[in-house]
Amino acid sequence: MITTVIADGKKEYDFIELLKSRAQNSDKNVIPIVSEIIENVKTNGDKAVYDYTVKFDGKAPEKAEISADEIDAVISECDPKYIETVRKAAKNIEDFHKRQVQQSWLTTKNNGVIMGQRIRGLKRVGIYVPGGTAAYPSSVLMNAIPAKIAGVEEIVMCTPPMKNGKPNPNILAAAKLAGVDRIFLMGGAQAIAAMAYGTESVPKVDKIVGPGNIFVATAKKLLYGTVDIDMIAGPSEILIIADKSANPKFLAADLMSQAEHDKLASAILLTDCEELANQTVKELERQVQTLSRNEIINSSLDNFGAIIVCSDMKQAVLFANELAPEHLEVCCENPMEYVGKLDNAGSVFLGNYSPEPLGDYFAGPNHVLPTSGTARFFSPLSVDSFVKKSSFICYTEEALRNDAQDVVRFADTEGLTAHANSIKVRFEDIDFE
Ligand code: HSO
Ligand code: ZN
Repeated sequence: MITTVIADGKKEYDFIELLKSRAQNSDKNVIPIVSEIIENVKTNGDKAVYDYTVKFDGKAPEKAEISADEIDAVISECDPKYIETVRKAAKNIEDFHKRQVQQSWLTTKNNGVIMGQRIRGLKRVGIYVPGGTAAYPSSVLMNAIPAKIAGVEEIVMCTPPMKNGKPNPNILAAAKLAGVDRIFLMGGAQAIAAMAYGTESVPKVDKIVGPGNIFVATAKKLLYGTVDIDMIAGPSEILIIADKSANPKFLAADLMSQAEHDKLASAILLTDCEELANQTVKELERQVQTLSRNEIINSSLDNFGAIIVCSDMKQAVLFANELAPEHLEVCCENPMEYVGKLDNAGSVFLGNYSPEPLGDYFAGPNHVLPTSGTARFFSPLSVDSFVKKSSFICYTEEALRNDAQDVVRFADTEGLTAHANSIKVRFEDIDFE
């Protein structure tokens, strides 16, 4: 079970080191295997992908692309209530992300110079959706909706077949509702390579997003530069800061909501109340027995779970900022008091009725978040992740004449006479110093 420690300025920092060591997304042995897959797909296209699908997934469809009719037929198997839920979640996610849209702009300065920035969606984006137990339709919404809002022209999705050789109906339903344009039944590093280079049937994309196993993560890393990628997600994390007003039943439930993702997931409670810490341990022990993934939860809590009793809430905030967790719940009497103090967190959940799973599925903010302490410098996936920007400059002859001397001086100082020359040839009447 989870360990409880009294913060002493050392033990809790040793714990940060332990957490850092659990990120498993680079393994030297995987690189040569993935490199070979990438090369093969680059050279042999669809044929290579087909062979890998047979090898890794059992059997492969003749045509990897799922037709619109097939998509509808597969979706018809879904529970209509589930479809309604996805629709409602999609609406909330859409509303939230619409607020992120930035406008292109042009501005005229006093001297008549015009400058601007054009913002537009990437042309084509690829979303990867893993198979197995981590096949989350919610992640399809979180990846596709901001891309759509950003103005991406075409969204392509790759997902491996299930054990029965068919696509996952719940994934397809989410994809259709989120506006995915084309779906291919393929997975692993071969699917990432197919989207990065393009094959006879899979179009080449500009950016690949979405989670995956170590082969997928390695393929994304190796292909970064050929295409853009999102961040490489590490195991899930939740950190809760709670004062004595918190409810131990809620705290235990929320800690385990992330622990159930993965044996490497991390769940931490920081509190200034030892009594609350003890009650939370009891609640964890009681509730875990009722949960289907109790084996994963126990293992994750054993290895990467902790309850840390702090001297006061100030110390808890300090430590939370140091840890920079993916998810941060504030279960305190006045949660809003903490808003301006929490500097490093992917997503912050305020108050006793904003549990983390609400954000995973429904509230609207993105659940693709920085992990492993990278919330110090990375942001959640957003509309911004799917746009590119170009700058514009338009000078008049008079404006350039006014700035000519300065530009030439700068170029000369850098020893770049051809740069200086491009200004000088325009103003032969000026005597440059
Ligand atoms: N909590 C995960 C996302 C997710 N949860 C999907 C449930 N489904 C990201 O850290
Ligand atoms: Zn989750």
